[in-house]
Amino acid sequence: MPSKVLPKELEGIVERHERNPIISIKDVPFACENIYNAGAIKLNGKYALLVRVEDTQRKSHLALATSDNGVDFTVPKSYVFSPSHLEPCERYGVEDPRITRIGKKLYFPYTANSSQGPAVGLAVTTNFKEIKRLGIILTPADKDAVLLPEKIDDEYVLYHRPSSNRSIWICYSKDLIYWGRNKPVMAPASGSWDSEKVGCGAVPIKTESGWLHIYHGISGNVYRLGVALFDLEHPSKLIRRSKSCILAPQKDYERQGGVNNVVFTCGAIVEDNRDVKLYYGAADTCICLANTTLDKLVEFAKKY
Ligand code: M1P
Repeated sequence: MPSKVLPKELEGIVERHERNPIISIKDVPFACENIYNAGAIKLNGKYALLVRVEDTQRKSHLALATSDNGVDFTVPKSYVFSPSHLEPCERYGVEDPRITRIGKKLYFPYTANSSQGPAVGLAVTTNFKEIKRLGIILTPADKDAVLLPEKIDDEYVLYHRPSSNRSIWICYSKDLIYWGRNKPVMAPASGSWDSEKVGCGAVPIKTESGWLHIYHGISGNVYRLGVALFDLEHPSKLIRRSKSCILAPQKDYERQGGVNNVVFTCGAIVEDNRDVKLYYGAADTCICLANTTLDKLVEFAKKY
């Protein structure tokens, strides 16, 4: 389904990097099938992408690629996080991490995949050298979880997408282990680019206008990205969502690959000057970068 035609002034609101894809299989120093969907964080001035790497058996692991400039990444020779043989819900892989910083800790919910279906696992680290599993926090079938970077009313807040459902949900926890008060917060929009299914994307960004979500939506087997704003104090309350998408598969590397016609994000980095580096997996085959600004994304969510 075509997205609404953009007004001239907002064409190119998200600009693909000229060197896309910035990471592909040729950059991985060992045999693997694919590299895509990466959580993103800036750590001690360096850019870090926690990338999903499918091994030759199509099982996903996570590797930490690093860069000084956010464009030229080095993928190390080993994974930092692999499926645990002690965890039955991870037999088929660990996928699609989204990294949230709270204080000195970095939390990353991920999709744990197994014959049980996808579930949500949660892990914590400070430096990716030691990573502690907090366990499977949401049972199958559930995925696409992202943790809010602040507690609200002394509770952690998690958005997720039960797979039997097509909407984004919210839940709350006092201790990060036990989650409750689940409720749907954003459904697919009938007749739109996100009419079949929606799911969380990058970690929500705090703005003056609300929590900015860059999320994915599906229509006609095409994965696109759009923006939505949720209330700062009541993060279950959807304030605005864009009628148009901000990014749709157009380039060959987005249209053809392991899964055709996919742009899918797990992370964006906001610079001090409010520039945004949006990292996204393309066609489940490589990692790309698009540049934009926080102000453009908020304006887009409000107007288009
Ligand atoms: O193939 C596109 C994406 O499909 C799934 O996303 P969702 O469950 O939200 O439809 C995920 O497997 C994701 O990793 C993949 O990129």
